[in-house]
Amino acid sequence: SNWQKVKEYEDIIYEQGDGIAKLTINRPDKRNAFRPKTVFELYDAIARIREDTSIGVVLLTGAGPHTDGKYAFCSGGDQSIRGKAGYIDDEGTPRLNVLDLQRAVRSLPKVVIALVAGYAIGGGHVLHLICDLTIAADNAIFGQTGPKVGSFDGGFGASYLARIVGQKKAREIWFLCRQYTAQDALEMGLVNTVVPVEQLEAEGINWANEILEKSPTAIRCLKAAFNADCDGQMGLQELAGNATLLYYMTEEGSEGKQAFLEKRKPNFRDYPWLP
Ligand code: 2NE
Repeated sequence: SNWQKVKEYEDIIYEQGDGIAKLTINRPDKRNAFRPKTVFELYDAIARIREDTSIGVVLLTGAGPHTDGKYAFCSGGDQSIRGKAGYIDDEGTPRLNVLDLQRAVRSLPKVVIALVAGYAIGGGHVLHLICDLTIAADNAIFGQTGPKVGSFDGGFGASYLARIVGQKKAREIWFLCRQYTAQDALEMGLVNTVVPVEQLEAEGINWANEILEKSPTAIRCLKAAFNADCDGQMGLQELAGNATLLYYMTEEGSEGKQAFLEKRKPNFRDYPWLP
């Protein structure tokens, strides 16, 4: 793809091709661990992508390989700036803002595909998990580390993981903190496919282009529907927002507004009470 840089950031690269946005976490010397700034930048880029009606698919990936030859998608929160109450930003405020990013990715009405080469570990593992789809390179390594490093993600990191791999496997992943290969991940249903690392981006673009041939509204409603099953009232709000959007697009919906503006009684008589 012919990537064009959209905006200059410090910790991430935000590029765009035809219908596709690519976000790359760019801290390879830290195995792409995130600090609050990295997360704020991802959040900002996703807010921009949300507004861009030409974009239907986001590829989320990590820069690499590093100078030592190793790849990483993301190794979670940057432990070197972890303070007493979270990860410390430039102003000294402790944060766990990756949780806001998780919600932004899930509620984005576009498809987010994680392209994982190398490590997807800790909070970096949860990041790939909450993406709609994951394409793994054959060198990908997955795992949680929380109980080893004094942390845990009891939100999507626990309950959504269990929805995907089942309760027993999810408890194993968190309680033992083992590392799993791409093939293990495929067998668990944790990733959609595995490809040689050289083909990772090309495969991501192929999947994106197949999705881009489909109806944006159908995909949008389906994503909200899948979320609604797990996300309680927040999920229902998202799903129902789509119903309101579609209703506004009908003549019947706009008759109500039109009548109000024209200071007359609305006439809904022409619209059937369908079976
Ligand atoms: C990822 C992993 C397994 C890679 O191991 P290896 O042996 O390939 O690399 P190495 O030497 O450990 O790492 C290379 C450099 O990257 C830094 C390392 O400190 C090292 O730096 P130098 O010694 O070269 O200066 N690095 C790697 N990961 C880092 C990190 N997360 N923070 C800061 N520096 C990091 C191995 O590196 C590893 O296990 N990393 C730590 C994974 C981890 O425990 N992440 C945090 C989990 S908690 C979390 O993410 C979280 C949460 O639970 C809840 C809310 C929000 C976040």
